[in-house]
This record gives sequence, structure tokens and C-alpha cells, in this order.
Amino acid sequence: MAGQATKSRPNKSRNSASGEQHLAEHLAFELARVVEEAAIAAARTMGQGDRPGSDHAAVQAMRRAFEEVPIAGNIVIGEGERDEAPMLYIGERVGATPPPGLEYPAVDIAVDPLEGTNLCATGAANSIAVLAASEAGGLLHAPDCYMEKIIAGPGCQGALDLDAPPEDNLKAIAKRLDRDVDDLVVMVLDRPRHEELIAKLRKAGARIRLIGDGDLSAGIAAAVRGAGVHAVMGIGGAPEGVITAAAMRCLHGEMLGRLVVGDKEMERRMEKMGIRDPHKIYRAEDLAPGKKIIFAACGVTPGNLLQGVRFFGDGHRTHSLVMTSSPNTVSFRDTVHLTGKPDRRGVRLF
Ligand code: VTB
Repeated sequence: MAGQATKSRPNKSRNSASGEQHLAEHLAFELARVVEEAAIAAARTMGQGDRPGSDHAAVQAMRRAFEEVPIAGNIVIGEGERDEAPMLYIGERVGATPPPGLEYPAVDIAVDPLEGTNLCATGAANSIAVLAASEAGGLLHAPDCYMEKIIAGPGCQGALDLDAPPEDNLKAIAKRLDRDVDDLVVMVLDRPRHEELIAKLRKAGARIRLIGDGDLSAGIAAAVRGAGVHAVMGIGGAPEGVITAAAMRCLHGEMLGRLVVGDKEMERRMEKMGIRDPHKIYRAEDLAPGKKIIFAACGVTPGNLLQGVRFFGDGHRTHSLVMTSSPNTVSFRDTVHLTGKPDRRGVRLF
């Protein structure tokens, strides 16, 4: 008997750990469905030149897909304040209705149903549907302002300085990656505000990829090996910054960010949102401090990391990146959604 008792203990703890693991992974795949639905709806509008139409399609599909997910979800980063966004507004509750007597877990959610609206509307590369989730309180409630950012891969942990000249950060990245500055590729949003940054990067000898939109997927590309991007620098959206940070928590990428305060009105808004020091330099762990982070993105138009949605007579195919911080998993999900019986040739394998 004694032998049995000692034996059953480790088993029990192993079971509950794997039970939790299963729960995180299960929820991650439920949330993958949410970004896939948004991506499919947005991709139908690709190249139509209708930005609001693309955005609306993604938002509606995402909102509907949440209704199937067994969570007590709370939108902390969404389409805007309640009075300016009819769906997926900040503070909106999302998730399935639990059966009587049952409660679903509380989950904070940051969404960007169509990151790179312009890219989708013009049929350009790299638009994605994306969200991040965590236990309550695990994602910074960032206002819709700008954020200074620098993002690089796991090898650059502790090597970057947001206040240093760009050439110094390039040297630090090059050193950590065991190469020269002119071997580096930096992604920068193509905006007039980045003229000086771009000139300095060029002078230092780095190669640059100017992007029209989408510094979120650029940040992910910089944190993985093989995407041909080593860093993202410059000023982009703060909400996108928080979602990027959630991805960095899963990929162990390095990220520094600082909110751009702008005017007194924004400072007051920040204060209301609980941001005490608006000039603070955040790391990924500050922007997305959750213990259980889930990140899910699905390609809308073809991109560096993800394929776009492809439609064919009997269905469509999506490509998603689904990650969890604990357990630490990174999955690529390539899904054929059959809406009818596959044609005579069957489902294509590759
Ligand atoms: C960036 C970009 C986004 O907003 O964050 C950008 O990555 C910042 O705003 O895709 P500006 O366009 O004003 O520079 C987006 O373009 C999405 O709105």
C-alpha cells in the first residue's frame, strides 16, 4: 500500500501539469480559429481598395468567432473606445455563454482583426489577423498612441538601448549576431517621421526594408531565424506594440518600447488608464507581463512568415502562427477548410 501511495503522488502532479498544458494548448487552437475567421473574411476583400470594408469584414468575423470560445473574455486592446467602435471595443466582453452554474476562465484579450488594412485593401504583402490573450491583467492597457520601438531576436537580450544612436544599436546587434553592420537588415515604417533614422541607418551601412504598414509582423520576423530581418526600429502604434510584446514573450525576442505622449490630453488619458510614468521604457515583460500568454496570427495576404488565405472551389486554406508562453510552444497551422466535398483530385497535400 505504502508503495502505491508514494507512486500515485508524482503521477497526480504530472497529470495536473499536463492538464494545464492541455488547457493552454486547447485554448490557443480555439483562438487560432478566431484569427482564421477574421483573415478569411478580410482576404475576400483583398485589393478592392475599400479599407473600411476590409476592416469591417475582419472585425465582424472575429467578433462572431469569439462566440464559440469558452472564455470570459475582456477586450483590453481593440477597435477603440466604446463610443467609437461598435464591435470589439475596449471593455467589451467576448466569449461563449457558459451553461448555468459554470464559469469560463477570465481572459484579457488584445485584438487587431486586420493589421495592415491598407496592405489588404491594395493586395500588398504582410497583412494579418492577430490577437494576444493572457490571464486577467497580463497585457498593458495601452492607449491608441504611438510607441518608439526597437525589436530584435533573442540573441540581443540586454544589448539594446532606446536612447542610444541607431548606429550604436546596429553595432550591438551585429556583435551579438556575429556579423558586420552591413550584413544586417532593418525594417522601418516608410513615414516622413523616420527620415533622420533612415539616414543614420544608411550612413552606418545597414540594409533597410521600408514597409508601408505592419510593424507587428515585421517585429515577429526580426525575432525568428531565417526571415531575413534582424531588427525593427522606429515609431509605430502602441496597441500593435503590446501585441508584438506578447509574441516576444513566446519567442524570447528583445523589445524596448516607450509611449509617445504627444499632448496634455493624451497624458491625461494615460493617467486614467493607470500609466503612472508615461516616459517609461518598457520591455516585452512589462508590456505583456502575463504568466500564460497566447498569441495567434493568421496571414491575410501572403507575407514573410505566413501565407495568405487561398480560395478554391471546395473551400479555402489558411496559414497561422499559434504560440503559448507556458508551456512554451510555437506552432504553424496550415488548415484546409472544406466547405464542400473536395473535387475529384482530393485535398492538396502541399
Ligand atoms: C504602424 C503599422 C500599422 O499603424 O503601427 C502604424 O505597423 C502606425 O501609424 O500597420 P501610422 O500609420 O500613423 O504611421 C498601422 O499602419 C496600422 O494602423
